[in-house]
Amino acid sequence: MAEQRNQQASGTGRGIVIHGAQWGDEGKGKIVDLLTESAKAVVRFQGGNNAGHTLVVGGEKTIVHLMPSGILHSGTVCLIGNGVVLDPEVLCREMDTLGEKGVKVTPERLVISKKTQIIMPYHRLIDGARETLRAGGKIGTTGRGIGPCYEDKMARIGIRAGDFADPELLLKKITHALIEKNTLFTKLYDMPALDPGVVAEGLAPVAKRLLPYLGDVSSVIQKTLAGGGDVLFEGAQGTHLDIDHGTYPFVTSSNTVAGQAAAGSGCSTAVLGRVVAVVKAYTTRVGSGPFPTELFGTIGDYLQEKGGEYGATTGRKRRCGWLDLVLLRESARLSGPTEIALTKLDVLSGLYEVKLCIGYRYKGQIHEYPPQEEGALEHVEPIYETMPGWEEDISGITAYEDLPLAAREYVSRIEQSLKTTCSIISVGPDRRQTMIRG
Ligand code: 2SA
Ligand code: GDP
Ligand code: MG
Repeated sequence: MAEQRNQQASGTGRGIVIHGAQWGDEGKGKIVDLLTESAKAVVRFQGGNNAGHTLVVGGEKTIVHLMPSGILHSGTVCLIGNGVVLDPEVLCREMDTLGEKGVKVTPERLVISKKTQIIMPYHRLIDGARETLRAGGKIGTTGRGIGPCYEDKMARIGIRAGDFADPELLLKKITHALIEKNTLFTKLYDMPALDPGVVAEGLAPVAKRLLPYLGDVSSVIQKTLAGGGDVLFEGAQGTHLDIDHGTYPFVTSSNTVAGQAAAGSGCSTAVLGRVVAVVKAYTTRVGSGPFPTELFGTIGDYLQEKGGEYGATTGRKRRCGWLDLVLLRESARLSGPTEIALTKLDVLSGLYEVKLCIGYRYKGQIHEYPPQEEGALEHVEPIYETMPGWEEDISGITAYEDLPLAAREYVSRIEQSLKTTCSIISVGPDRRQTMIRG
């Protein structure tokens, strides 16, 4: 049925959403890179350079922050949708770094929506200032200006990529956006007043450079699908960082659920026939906020070290814990995955036993889904199921049947609980360390 709806809406191409089911860093970059093999376009639809998506090909590592993770495949067009917040300096630096590696980014390879919001220097300043003075404790943002840029978008005083084409309009809009900041914000926070002319001048070189890349992302998606090409929709962060459905207020400032793929790129929801939830075999979180299955002792340290759990953007240590099926059930309810890509199963090797959180005890009751009131996750008690671990190094295994029995049972338990198949199993960072199950 979904397939039929998909075909009707899009000709023969398929829309495939790849999104994070936890708190980000599930390995979305690797899965997008892998699936790009058979796609014609990859589009980012939310978030900005708070994201760090790691691609490893033949042992060589590339981390992208704004550039869609399909960039290493030369036949694919990369799209930055209207739902993204874009720091133009960061994107230009990323283009340079890719260029040094021999990946040439041309306007044929990259299209930026004219509706994409631009992260301005004042957004970064406000992000830092807010964190310092926040009464309820720091959120632990990446400091990239993400929240303040989305605030300006909603306040309808944002700068958009399309404004790059008109320097006069750009200056007018910057002047307007700065009125409030130069009066109120300089008083509230220890922030300098900014001269609109100076800000506009600072932006001019990167604006000029990005001008040829501006286009109509919505139309590129439509044409690609109509021509029979598949389009990947690359999520950033993860479900429980969603501005509405996440662990508010310890969340990012965009919607991270699969449904955002349509609004954040400019296509019909009918094209989103396949939804791949990327699930890490354990749980991690970077930044503040509740984390029911967090491990503080040696096992947490083991996962952190073995999994190389450091922020791909800020280098911060990621907090680690057991897999939380309650959070994953919620994620499935919100995004409706047609399949799961299970990553980092190799990191669990060497543990005598593994635990999965199958429910929460909260206010005297057992919950299969997270209680919905704000802050409830601070007070839930996880209920665990314990399964035997496995000793073997599985990072070189290429056939599912060759995995140790205990590892296969762990995978089956996840599938049974979420009623969804793990169609992709990743056992190492490299593109080739992956099993695709038919
Ligand atoms: P922000 O900067 O306003 O989006 O921060 C708000 C919260 O969202 C979290 N967040 C992330 N969590 C995991 N991974 C992210 N990307 C980087 C990575 C993070 C890094 O790939 O490792 O390098 O630190 C990401 N981006 C935002 C953030 O920690 C706050 O809790
Ligand atoms: P993303 O934000 O979801 O794209 O994930 P990140 O790139 O921030 O973090 C995932 C990290 O795990 C990166 O360092 C990847 O190279 C690495 N990785 C991805 N899949 C696997 C896997 O199956 N096993 C191991 N050991 N590492 C993996
Ligand atoms: Mg990441």
